[in-house]
Amino acid sequence: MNQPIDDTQVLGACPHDCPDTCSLLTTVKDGVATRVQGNPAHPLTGGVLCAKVSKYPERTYHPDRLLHPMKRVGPKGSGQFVRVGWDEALSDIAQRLSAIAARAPEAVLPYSYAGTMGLVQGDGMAARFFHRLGASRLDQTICSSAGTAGLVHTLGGKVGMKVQFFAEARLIVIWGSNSIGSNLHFWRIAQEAKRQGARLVCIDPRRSETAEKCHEHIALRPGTDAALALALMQQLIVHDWLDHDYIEHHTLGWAELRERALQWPPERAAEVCGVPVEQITRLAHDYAHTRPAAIRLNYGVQRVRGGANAVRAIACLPALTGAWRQRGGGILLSSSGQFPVQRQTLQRPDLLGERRPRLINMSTIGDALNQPASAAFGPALEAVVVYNSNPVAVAPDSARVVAGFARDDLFTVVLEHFQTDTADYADYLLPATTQLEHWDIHLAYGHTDVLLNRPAIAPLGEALPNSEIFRRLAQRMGYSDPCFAEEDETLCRQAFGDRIDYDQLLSQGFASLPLADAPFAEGGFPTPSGRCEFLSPALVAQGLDGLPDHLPNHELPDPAGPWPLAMISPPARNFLNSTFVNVTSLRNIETEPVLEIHPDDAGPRQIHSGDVVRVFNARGNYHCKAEVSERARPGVVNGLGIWWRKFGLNGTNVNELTSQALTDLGRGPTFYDCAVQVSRLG
Ligand SMILES: Nc1nc2c(c(=O)[nH]1)N[C@H]1C(S)=C(S)[C@@H](COP(=O)(O)OP(=O)(O)OC[C@H]3O[C@@H](n4cnc5c(=O)[nH]c(N)nc54)[C@H](O)[C@@H]3O)O[C@H]1N2
Ligand SMILES: Nc1nc2c(c(=O)[nH]1)N[C@H]1C(S)=C(S)[C@@H](COP(=O)(O)OP(=O)(O)OC[C@H]3O[C@@H](n4cnc5c(=O)[nH]c(N)nc54)[C@H](O)[C@@H]3O)O[C@H]1N2
Ligand code: SF4
Ligand SMILES: [Mo]
Repeated sequence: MNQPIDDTQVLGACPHDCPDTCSLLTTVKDGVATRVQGNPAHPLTGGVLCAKVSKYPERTYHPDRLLHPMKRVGPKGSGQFVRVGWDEALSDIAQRLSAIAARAPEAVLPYSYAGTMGLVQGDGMAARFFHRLGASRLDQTICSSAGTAGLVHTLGGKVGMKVQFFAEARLIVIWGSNSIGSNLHFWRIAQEAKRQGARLVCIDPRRSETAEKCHEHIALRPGTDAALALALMQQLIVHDWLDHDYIEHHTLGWAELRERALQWPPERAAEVCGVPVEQITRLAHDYAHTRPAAIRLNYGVQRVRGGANAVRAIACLPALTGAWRQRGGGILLSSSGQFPVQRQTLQRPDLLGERRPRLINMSTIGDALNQPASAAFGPALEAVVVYNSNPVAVAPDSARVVAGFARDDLFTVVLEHFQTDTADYADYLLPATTQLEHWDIHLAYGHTDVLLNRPAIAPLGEALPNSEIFRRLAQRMGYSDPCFAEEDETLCRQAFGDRIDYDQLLSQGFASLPLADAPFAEGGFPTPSGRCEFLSPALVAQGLDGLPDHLPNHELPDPAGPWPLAMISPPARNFLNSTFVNVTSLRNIETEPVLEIHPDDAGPRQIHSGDVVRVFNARGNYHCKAEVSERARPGVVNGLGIWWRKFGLNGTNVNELTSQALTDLGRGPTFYDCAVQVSRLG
């Protein structure tokens, strides 16, 4: 049960963009954090952290931590700064932003993502500030918006199985997820199921750490998941492995879906996916005959043109077989829609008044920064305030992003822990606190507990929480609404209002949402119809195909053309997006930027493991080390991790090659829909 916390241990929450949102226990001696470990009292954390966050003290006390406000002195991108005081920095920034806001508030853009997933240091006080200013709003699409659109139009929201009940499943399909690398605490649950006799199937173009530990690996071509799902449906239909009662009472559009799926015999899907027919028929058989059957879907499937449709197709499966009837059955992509976050209170969109600023898509920031003023676009961007994100490294089509941030007439403020690739382009670089130094409150997307983060140590140097930086800026800009004076702990309390027991959060660090064990055992989906929508009336109303379909990638590799290989760029296990790349002990494990290439593709190119290769397409060049390996499937190369460009072999990273093309729904990026060529470099 609730174990006592001695006075040198502080309860916190892992802030990173990871489904696990672990409960942290930080040991503090003489004001110094000496150890960060998993809280054993939090069942889903189970006292275990990943290798990355176990290194939190190393990251926090890193000699390169930004400890003072800095002002640029060299050319943009050169990374040359001088130390300035907070007063000088904030006054100048407030003056610059006020001048722009007086003319064209939409010329100011906040750029943020999930460097911290905390509701306070994320878009809490910052959102209030930009709402008051009337800045352009950021369309936060870079990670999950295609999958979100797919879920919303099928299940009604980011809802699904409770993660702990995967332990009861007898078949677990791990679909587009390298769980060992990026969802470790789910993998622990899957191992528990495996010990009870569950069969594990992994669907992933890459033979990942997870794929090699499952009973079966289906190594399909990137962007072909909808074809596979439709063929599974076809098998369920022709063999009548269906739960007719569930379909009749809890789904919408069955006749239409049936017709669509019948167009996908396994032979057709096998051709599209590049996998044996038997793998498809066997999975269909097992999925229909094993109870409970659970699917752990992850965002890896939706970074391609047809990403939302793929999620739609896969999310239909549990309703066809009635897998939802058991708590160990169903599907989970994200649980975040189940949290009753009081966003209006936290973010205060009412501060916009009558104004409705335009949305700027963060996934096409390269284009947006380079866009001149026009009637359609509105004013050109004149100022960008970046926090919790590293767009120069993580956004697609880096050359365009760099060109945008290099604009001399763009005023850029970056709030950071370190001098990242993006920080190099800042006019002002402001030191932010880490999770060990501030208050915050967290939801999760891989479980359904709320976590509270208490500061364990005092801020290092002159670092301030994001919230405080925006509070002080608001004051300097003359924003007098009382919400700008609220303390972080007040925001923590506001985040869920009376929907969560705050005292319990204070005493044990986490509190579980009161949710049903088997949420859709008897239907009741949060869709407009209350049913699982095979056919989405909302999509039909927009003039779109209401049924899920397979949409081929934007960039299909052409073996006879200039770009014969497909490239995917999934996370490196020891980095979190571009975070931790500068932590030496973790970078030493990843060693260098790597491209995995199958022997069949390496052979004709005379590429051997350890060779430096040039990966290229019309957008750019990326140099890295080749690893000739069957982790890559023939025709697909894997460029791992989001390295900082400045740690790269030629000053670029994998996003030099990715495009700004968007997904079918949700306006998401298509990182894994990218055709390239590879050649040996000396
Ligand atoms: N260690 C670590 N953990 C992380 C992250 C990290 O960078 N490092 N990133 C975090 C973030 S931001 C997120 S959004 C989450 C989830 O992030 P995800 O992007 O879902 O990451 P993964 O779980 O690695 O799953 C991606 C897997 O999908 C595979 N894949 C690529 N294309 C396709 C495809 O077309 N179809 C299928 N079926 N599979 C495909 C890749 O090979 C990879 O193994 O993970 C989080 N956790
Ligand atoms: N090629 C390719 N590109 C990808 C992906 C991929 O799989 N392949 N994945 C995509 C995905 S899923 C995502 S989510 C995005 C992630 O993109 P980002 O959200 O930009 O993630 P990070 O690269 O981790 O950068 C987060 C930054 O926030 C900073 N930070 C952390 N906490 C705080 C804080 O409290 N205050 C301030 N001011 N800063 C803080 C960290 O130091 C770090 O530099 O990348 C995307 N890019
Ligand atoms: S990154 Fe994920 S696995 Fe690692 S400590 Fe944070 S929440 Fe847990
Ligand atoms: Mo993400």
